[in-house]
Amino acid sequence: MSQSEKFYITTPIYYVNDRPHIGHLYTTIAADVLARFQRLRRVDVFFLTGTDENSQKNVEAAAKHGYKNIQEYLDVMAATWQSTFSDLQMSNNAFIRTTEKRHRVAVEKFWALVKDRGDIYLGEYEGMYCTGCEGFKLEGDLVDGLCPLHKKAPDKIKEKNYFFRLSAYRDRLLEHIDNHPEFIQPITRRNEVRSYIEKFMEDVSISRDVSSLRCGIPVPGDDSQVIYVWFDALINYLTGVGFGSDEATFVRYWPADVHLVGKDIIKFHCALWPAMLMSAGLSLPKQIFAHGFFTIDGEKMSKSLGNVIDPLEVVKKYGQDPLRFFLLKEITFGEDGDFSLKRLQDRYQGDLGNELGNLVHRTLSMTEKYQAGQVLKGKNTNEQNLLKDEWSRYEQAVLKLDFGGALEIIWEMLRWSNKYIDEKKPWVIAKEQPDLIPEILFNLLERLRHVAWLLKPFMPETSAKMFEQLGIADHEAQKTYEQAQIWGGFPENATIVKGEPLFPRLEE
Ligand code: ME8
Repeated sequence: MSQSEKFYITTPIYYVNDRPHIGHLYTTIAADVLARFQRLRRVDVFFLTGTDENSQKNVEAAAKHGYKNIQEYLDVMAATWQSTFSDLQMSNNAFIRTTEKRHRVAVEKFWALVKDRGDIYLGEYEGMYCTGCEGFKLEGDLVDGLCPLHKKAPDKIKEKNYFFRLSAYRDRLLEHIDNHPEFIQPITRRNEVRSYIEKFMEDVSISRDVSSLRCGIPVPGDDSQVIYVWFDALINYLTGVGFGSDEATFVRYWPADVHLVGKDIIKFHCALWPAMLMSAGLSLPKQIFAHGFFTIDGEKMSKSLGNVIDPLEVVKKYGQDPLRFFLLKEITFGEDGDFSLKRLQDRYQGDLGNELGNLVHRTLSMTEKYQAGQVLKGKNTNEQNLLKDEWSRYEQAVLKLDFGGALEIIWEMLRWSNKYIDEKKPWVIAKEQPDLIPEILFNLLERLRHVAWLLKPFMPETSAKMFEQLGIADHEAQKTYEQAQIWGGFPENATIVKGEPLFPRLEE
């Protein structure tokens, strides 16, 4: 890997009609893990997240909170999102807001490209619109006349709008999906999108009458219309890397390597967006990965049920690494799952406290007790390149976005070490054959060094604490990703610095 290789990863841009909840963090944390993993490999990463601001939902929220000036509300909320992400140490390179000037410039440029292609026409729209989804609805999308997601009857609208010739891209979209199996992942989502494109996809209205909307980017050359929020929002992925403002950056990073999204917005990302790009003559993202949705204790997360989880509250109690670990280990990435504070507490005490924290504590205590904190290699220390297989399986798992699988490999290593201590009984050996102790401790310490490396993208704070306690923070910081993988790299004569427990016991 080298700096010449690039990796551009995005999250959805979020509506600011509320504060971030744990579901939004889920996507952003997953993107953060991938970004950190690629940086570890010295790949040149661009990680983009941000806020979707030209939405009717935001206008309604501003009114509800008593704001007369919508932009003021958007500024306050965008700042809240930005500070939440930075408090949780998300490593995004940029944060895009769709009310920024540079975005408007990009959208206008994009509109012109699509228009020049002959894919925009004026038509009459008569139908239904759900503000909750910010999407148009067909009769077949409704259950008892209501949007199944928002439990509300959509608004009936009849307007003159601009349309995008989406249906003209049906064959090209299907061909692209069929020729690029990695384009839409996981496969269940690919099948779902494929069938939508084949059977249901129609041209789509991409503007609204200015009299019915109080937000949005005006249609170039027609002030009586504003651009439909999804048409504008998707373009953020281009604006974020300089489309229309910084050509060199754009050429460097586009196309995106992964758009990470929730399964709720796949039609927009896997059908509309690629068709828009085809029309504008731009390359398509390499992959759209849609993860599942999770419930809270088996219920849909909703304000009315009062079960919306604020990530900052969780982090206040457990710390950010346990939250990252829990979300990615408990819920198989790509599938639906359930979030429960009880399970989080169990995993905090079990996987983190007992399996990882205690292992570090036991190993460091023994190093203190038997070797006065010094690390020694021991004469029989195994010089083979152990753990090669673990590194390669880990890497394959992360590249497939199988985060749970990658964490499982690390936990297999921890279990191996815990068992090794129980079986070797160093406290007996220390009395009977003390010259074997350095080798046993080296095996444990060296494994912990590898674990700290593998944890870096997933649990950056814990990894840093482990390097400190192992006494090798500066030493390891000099290493490349490839050097880190070589067995036996723990420097002899390092001095461990036993610190606070990594995961102190907490009240239930
Ligand atoms: O859809 N489980 O924004 P949004 C898992 N602005 N993920 C969840 C979740 C849950 N229970 N709840 C939310 C929008 N998410 C548009 C996107 S992109 C050009 C425009 C995550 O604020 C998941 O990633 O409604 C989902 O796709 C996203 O939040 C929706 O965020």
